[in-house]
Amino acid sequence: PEIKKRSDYQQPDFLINHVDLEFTLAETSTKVICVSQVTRNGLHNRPLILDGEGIELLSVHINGIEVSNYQQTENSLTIDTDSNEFELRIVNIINPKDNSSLEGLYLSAGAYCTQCEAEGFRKITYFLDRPDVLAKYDVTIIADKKNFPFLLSNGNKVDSGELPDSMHWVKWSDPFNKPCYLFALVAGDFDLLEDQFVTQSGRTIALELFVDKGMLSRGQHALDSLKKAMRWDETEFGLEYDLDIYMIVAVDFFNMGAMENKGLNVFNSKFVLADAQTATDEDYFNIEAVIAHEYFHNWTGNRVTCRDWFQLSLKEGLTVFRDQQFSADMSSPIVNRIQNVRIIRERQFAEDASTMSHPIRPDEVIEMNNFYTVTVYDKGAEVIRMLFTLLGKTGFLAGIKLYFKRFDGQAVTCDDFVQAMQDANDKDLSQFRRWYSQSGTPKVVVTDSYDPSAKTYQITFEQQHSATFDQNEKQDLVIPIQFSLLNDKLELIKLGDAKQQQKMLELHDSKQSLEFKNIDSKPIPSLLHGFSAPVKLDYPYSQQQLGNVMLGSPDEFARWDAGQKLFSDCIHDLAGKTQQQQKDSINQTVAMFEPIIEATDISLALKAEILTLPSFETLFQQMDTVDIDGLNQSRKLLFKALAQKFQNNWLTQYSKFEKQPYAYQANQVEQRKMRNLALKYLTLSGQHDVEQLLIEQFNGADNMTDSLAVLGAAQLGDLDLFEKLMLLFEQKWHNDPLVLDKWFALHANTERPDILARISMLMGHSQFTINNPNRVRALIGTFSFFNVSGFHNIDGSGYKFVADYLIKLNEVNPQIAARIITPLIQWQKVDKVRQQLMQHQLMRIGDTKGLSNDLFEKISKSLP
Ligand code: HT7
Ligand code: ZN
Repeated sequence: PEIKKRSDYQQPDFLINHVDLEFTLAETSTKVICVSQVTRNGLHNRPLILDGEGIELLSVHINGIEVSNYQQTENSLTIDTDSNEFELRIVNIINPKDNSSLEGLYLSAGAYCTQCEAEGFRKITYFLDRPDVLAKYDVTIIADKKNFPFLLSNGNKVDSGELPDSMHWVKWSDPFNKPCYLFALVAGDFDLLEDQFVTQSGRTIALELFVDKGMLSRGQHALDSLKKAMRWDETEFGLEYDLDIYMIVAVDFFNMGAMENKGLNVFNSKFVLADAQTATDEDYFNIEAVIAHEYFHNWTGNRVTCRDWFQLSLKEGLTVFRDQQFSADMSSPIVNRIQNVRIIRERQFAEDASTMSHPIRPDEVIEMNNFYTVTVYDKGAEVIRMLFTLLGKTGFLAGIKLYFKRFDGQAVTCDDFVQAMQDANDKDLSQFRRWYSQSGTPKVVVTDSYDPSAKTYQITFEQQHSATFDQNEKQDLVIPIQFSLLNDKLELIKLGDAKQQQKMLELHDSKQSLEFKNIDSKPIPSLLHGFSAPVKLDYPYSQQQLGNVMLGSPDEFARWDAGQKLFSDCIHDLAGKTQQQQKDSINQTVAMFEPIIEATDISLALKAEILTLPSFETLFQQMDTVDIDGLNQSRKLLFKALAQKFQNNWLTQYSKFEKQPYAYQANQVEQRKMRNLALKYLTLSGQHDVEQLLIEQFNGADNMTDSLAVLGAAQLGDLDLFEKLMLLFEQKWHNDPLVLDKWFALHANTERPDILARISMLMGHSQFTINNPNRVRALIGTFSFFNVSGFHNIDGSGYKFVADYLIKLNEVNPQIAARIITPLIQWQKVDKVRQQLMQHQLMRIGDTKGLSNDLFEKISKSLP
């Protein structure tokens, strides 16, 4: 396979200004007529080379005259012509029914739909499938009226009519220029939820939400979220919607979360459908976030798009940052921030430590689908957040305004974005730009000293960068570090003349020191407030100091983070200790959380977050080499100790909230969070009548959050009750795939010796199919990402099981296969025996006949 390089970018040889598409839909042979208005771009005589994949070509016409002197390869169509401006007409056939990759045009449970980002349009017709070719589209769809009463595409509906044989047609016209990756077509029979939104300038927008028949009542939350997002973008960013209609379609077969096609978003039904019985608080939250994310793309992605796919973070990093700000405004900012940071620490740090390490703007790509990563998305959002921190809200918004003024309607680069920020603020961002080109997780080492006689305190920050798999040479970055200082009475020390209590250091040299005068005693630094940069921080905190930061920092994030560090230090230190030493050390740590339980100065939600142990994945990322079984055991020891020590408190927390009918509302969400955390701890504590509590909650629950919490607790406590309740759950929900995914995932995540037999059995469940990415992620994905004891079984059976499955999935849906292989390529930190077992399975997959580019790229990089 070909490696594409960012540095090889060339302007397109031809441009397409207008496209007229006609689809005659049929399951195995859909006819596509594509008429493009083409112009030569610049002075040259090179031929027109179009992208195409798996297409049956019927005819090619130039200016109405059929041509036959074209050349076809597996992935291209080359047409030589002298014309500088011409009409190109291509007629071809495609097969949506056999398209299991879910890219291009495919059938999802009887409805036609498309997915064109990144390079799926080439599976529909021969075209210049690159984001810097922008055209206006007119689209006509012809289909049988009975099965496909709704025929949808981008823009505005301009015409429709009836045809013989109970066929009908609809014509759509999108007035905005767009790249072909934003093209969409949907045809099917749906229930339709309708609403309106009046923009700040007084325009009325029709909102239409299409869901599977019978699911109407599950669409309201998505629609409400859309209206909130539309209003928020107006008030916070001054951005108003631009078409007269905004459509969202929910489909069951979908590779990712959702897609921002102009005026016609297509969503994974998981991120649309919700009601109290079937969706958890987390589902409600995610729906609001993903609906907002796709909506925000209308400006950051669609009106201004990417010049080439190496610039993906231009739209994704910025849009994730925007959806994070929105979510924070809609609910608890601190809980949101904690969640963002967990993703960075559990998944992005892991990616950067692996052979897939890449900068947020990658330099080399084989399969673009492999670069829709936590690095491009979430680290990309952290980079935007640092700009926000460095420039301030006003400066940041001035940069955004200039960005749209300069680039509306264009396909641009990350550099263009930073330049707009720089020019609007008159601030030199040349060193900051390195965040776009440098991979890896920086380490910031902090040291300090106090001189009691001079009453001075000096604090020194040093940035350190290690080589990553993709890059040896590293340079110093600009790292914003927000911090404050506490005295031993946990009072804030005033910093500087402005009587500020929080300081922001812009660390740009490899080492920088600050000195503070008139300091009466050695301060405790509270560092990296709000996680002001995506770095690992190293300061030699004593346990006592961490306790003080947890209780006294002015920054809620720093308080949570100090608590997490207390927990992780304890867990890591258990290795190699005698039982008695372990007990002492655990007791000492646990006791430090007593004041948190009593605390009245923090929200219930933050309290629950502080009392939640760091995940196995977070702990894993904190170490250079990991003893898998030891780490798993140590974490469990602390978990159990917390359960027992505060048993009375858990019982109080569990019983203290009055039950109310379910609503997705901040105060209810935090109460459920604390209550269900308490239930987990109670179950672990061995509380004698806990089974009774679990059964009562299970039978009495009026919502999915509380039902699922019971299953989670029973699983954690390894109770026999778990199997019984799982059976009841399955009986109740066996016709609801989205709910069953939760059940599949719980099974896949259970620690039991016969886990592989269990998963194999579940693969035969009537609702399981390898063709549906949600099912595969729930069962196989959950096992490989989260079932530590099963996946990492020292006999290698877990690795082999996943490898066998990926070999099958490679044929069906390479994009999903390449996602699920992630834990297998992250062998760098485990012991030598497991490393060899993992690499052996990678080689086996690598030897597969017909290996996809998706898997090839990841495997070839990951083998030594
Ligand atoms: N822009 C979209 C990215 C995407 C995608 C979505 C669905 C299926 C396949 C896909 N490939 C790439 C999603 C987003 O970031 O909003
Ligand atoms: Zn996106």
